[in-house]
Amino acid sequence: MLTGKEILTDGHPNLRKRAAAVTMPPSEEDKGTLAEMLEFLINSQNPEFAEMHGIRPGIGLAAPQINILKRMIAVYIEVPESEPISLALFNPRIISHSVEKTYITSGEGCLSVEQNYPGFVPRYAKVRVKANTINGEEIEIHAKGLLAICLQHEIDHLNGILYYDHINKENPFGEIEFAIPYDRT
Ligand code: LHY
Ligand code: NI
Repeated sequence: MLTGKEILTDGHPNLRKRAAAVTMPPSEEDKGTLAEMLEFLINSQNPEFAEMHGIRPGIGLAAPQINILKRMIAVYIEVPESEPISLALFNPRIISHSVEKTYITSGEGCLSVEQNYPGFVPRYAKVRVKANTINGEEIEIHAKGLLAICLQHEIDHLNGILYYDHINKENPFGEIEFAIPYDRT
């Protein structure tokens, strides 16, 4: 079981590397790792678990964050009045995106970045992502809102990119053109 202590923090060189594609069909080992990543997110959203292990609740996690340089991500987002969005994906890739952008008005954070970098992180408002499920089947996801933002954040990790790389250094809260702000509260 992952408890959070496995998560690399900014400065570790592996957070800046490109992760390797996972061969399909996935091995039992890779499936097990991916299942554990999703379980960790679910656990992290349990206040007792989070408190006990001194972690923040997370909605997304990428394998390089636990020092596995493979293209695997998990997402778990609770949706009011509906089923949670629960995804465990191999080899996710953005196949198309909107012109329109978005950004979380309160900025982003990262489970691997202890320092807070204030500023808007521009993201595409909508993305289509192809990936393989935990069983290896190919799927296509049409995402908008927080899911679209989260998928872009996690896919960035597979390419060694961290959220603050996208913040305009001269003007962190400068207007993002063609963007609809996303308010997480
Ligand atoms: N996850 C963080 C989390 O809170 C940050 C985050 C925030 C990701 C908003 C996407 C959108 O779940 C990670 O840092 N995962 O890499
Ligand atoms: Ni992150």
